[in-house]
Amino acid sequence: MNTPLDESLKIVSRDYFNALEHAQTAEQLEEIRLKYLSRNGTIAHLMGQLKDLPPQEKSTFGPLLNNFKNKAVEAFEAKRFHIINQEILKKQQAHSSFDVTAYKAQPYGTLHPYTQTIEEIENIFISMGFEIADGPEIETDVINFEALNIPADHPARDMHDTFWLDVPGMLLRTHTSTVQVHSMMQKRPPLAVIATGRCYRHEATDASHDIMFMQCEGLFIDKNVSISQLLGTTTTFLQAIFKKNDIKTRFRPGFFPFVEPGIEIDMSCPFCTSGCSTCKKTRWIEICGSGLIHPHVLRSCGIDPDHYSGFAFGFGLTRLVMLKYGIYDIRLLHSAHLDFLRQF
Ligand code: FA5
Repeated sequence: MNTPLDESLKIVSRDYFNALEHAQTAEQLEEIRLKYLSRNGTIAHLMGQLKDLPPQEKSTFGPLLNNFKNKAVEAFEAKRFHIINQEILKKQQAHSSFDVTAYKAQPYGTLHPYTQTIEEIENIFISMGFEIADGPEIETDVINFEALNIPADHPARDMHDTFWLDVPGMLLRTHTSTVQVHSMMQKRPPLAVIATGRCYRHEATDASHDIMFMQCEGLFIDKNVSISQLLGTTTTFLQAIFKKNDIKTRFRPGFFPFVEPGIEIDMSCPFCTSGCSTCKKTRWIEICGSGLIHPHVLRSCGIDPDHYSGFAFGFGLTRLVMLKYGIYDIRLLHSAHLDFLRQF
């Protein structure tokens, strides 16, 4: 004989599975959970009535109710899993039909003028048969100075306002000529390498000087290397980087302890006709130190100066970038101003 509770259980069971079958969304599922499975839900309510039943009814109705509860929870979890999967699938489909043309183009970043120029410089020198070399920015006194014929008491050290590190004998390299030393120590002639990179000098900054700037070092060693090869290589490079043959340059004697003779190269100032703050009213901008490698330097790097000679140059890469792109103040290059950078 059916008791009123048996009847209630049948109705609850029918309604519950019916509702579960028709549920389509996580929200509808949550409503079902609250109505039937929660602490105040219908099943808990039926469970609560068990304690008032006579023992015989309790022993038949109890297992029936437990059985229904287990099936209800199991079916609920299966449905929940199904709905979650359906929703993920819908999102994926919505994503796959995402219309890229419906959106306005976003602004693209561009390569920094430094990066663009370095790529150009490397391509020019590679086309002339040079290899690309590299060296550390943290250097030893020996590599930055001693091996380049600049001993501890040499006045030329004053020209390199050095950032010394707390570690004795260690510094931030003041020029990329350090890569000359590494290359000569690691490789045997004939040698043709260039290296671009940052240098550091503890100087007052102005329109054409910064405490961190970039140089491009070049080194060529072979038998019977002459100064005309140095002039030819640097002129060809400048014509290629500025994409014109009639660049206005001047070569003048310069002193660097690691070359003999030493030559400095200037370019005519593109920012003025009668002198400005960038060229310090001289109408010329100094862009390069160079010369024939001093025999002491060759010897200290294990190369016999009786058999080999060579030239080296160190372009102020930052100055080349300024001249190439018409940047009148070096500080703009490191300013990270988007309005400035968007021009390139
Ligand atoms: C040197 O650094 C030598 N190592 C160059 C060299 C290499 C000579 C090989 C001989 C053989 P100098 O101090 O003049 O030389 O620097 C070379 C170039 O770096 C300069 O012509 C200039 O264009 C650039 N430069 C120097 N100091 C600064 C600075 N503070 N800010 C920006 N550019 C600088």
